[in-house]
Amino acid sequence: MTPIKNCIVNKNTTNNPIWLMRQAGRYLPEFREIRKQNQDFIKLCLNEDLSSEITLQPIKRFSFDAAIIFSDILMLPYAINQEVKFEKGFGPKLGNLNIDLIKETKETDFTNKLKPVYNSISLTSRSSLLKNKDLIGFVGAPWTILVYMINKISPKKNLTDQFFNDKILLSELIKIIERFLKLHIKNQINAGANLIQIFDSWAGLLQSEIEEFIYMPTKNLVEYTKSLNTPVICFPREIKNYKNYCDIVKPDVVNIDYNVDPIYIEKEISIPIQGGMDPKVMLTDKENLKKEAKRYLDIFKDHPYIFNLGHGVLPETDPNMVDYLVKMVKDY
Ligand code: 1CP
Repeated sequence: MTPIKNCIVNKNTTNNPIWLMRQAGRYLPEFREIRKQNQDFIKLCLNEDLSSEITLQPIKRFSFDAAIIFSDILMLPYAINQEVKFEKGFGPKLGNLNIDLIKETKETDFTNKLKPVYNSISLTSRSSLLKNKDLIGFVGAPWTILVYMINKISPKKNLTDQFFNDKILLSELIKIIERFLKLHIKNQINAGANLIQIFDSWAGLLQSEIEEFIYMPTKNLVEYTKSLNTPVICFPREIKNYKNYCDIVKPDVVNIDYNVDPIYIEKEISIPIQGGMDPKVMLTDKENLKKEAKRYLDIFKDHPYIFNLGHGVLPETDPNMVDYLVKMVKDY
């Protein structure tokens, strides 16, 4: 059994597996080299050889316990016929939302459009570098996908104040998103992903109607993934109440963000925990990194715990700091 499965399934606490969100890409010079030659980000995600190579880059360097497939959560709107572009220095830009066009999307067309992602997963899963390691497939949570599809740019830049105007459209759209996310999860598992992570990066934006837009649709995805005998990790970033979330959504593992108190989480939540440390700690020095990482490891020493961060690795992170962190966690 892999170290991560041992932690999730057997609730093992003796060793702490480690991988990092956004470990593939951005901060690695070997990724930037490939990216320079491939300006179209969607095309790069659909290049199965390069996507597989990028997925394995951090495994070669740091020997993490899991690889996460190089793709993006916005491949979903792309595959259900909303235009998606990534602009240099700006981020994602989505095209107009045409609900009639989206409704017409056929499941076979969806799967065909994303075939290179699934081929990349198959190819990667056969790599000898992944011996005794997991290959993580992922999706954005329905709410986070809805946010990008309606807002069309990152909410970090600006969030349209007309977001909740058309409740009928939102309710209809989130059901379509959920249906295709299930298909995307199934296809990734069939291709060889043996863990699924659901990124709800914008869970913290929602104040009311959490039931309809976060709990219910995510719970449906979690149940569906479990029915395919695959463990599922949820990351409801900045959600106000992690305990309620876990009680209702019932993931196998929950990734916490860096704003929550790990001592409180350790006491209140019994399922395996992942992550928590502020990615900005990676920008300081080794002594401070060791101190902060040790704080999380100490708090979770009797709790099944997968080391990770409270959000993705920042692009300006020095790979030497990542190397130091992995060794430190393994030697703990
Ligand atoms: O070079 C570049 O300009 C591309 C940068 C990049 C990369 C490397 C983007 C654009 N996406 C990715 C890959 C990616 N995205 C992975 C690959 C595997 C890994 O290393 O983890 C994963 C898991 C994601 C997930 C993702 N994409 C999330 C959820 C996690 C998170 O960080 O909150 C989100 C919100 C996105 C959307 C996205 N993709 C890229 C950008 C710039 C954004 C927008 C982020 C924002 O709104 O600020």
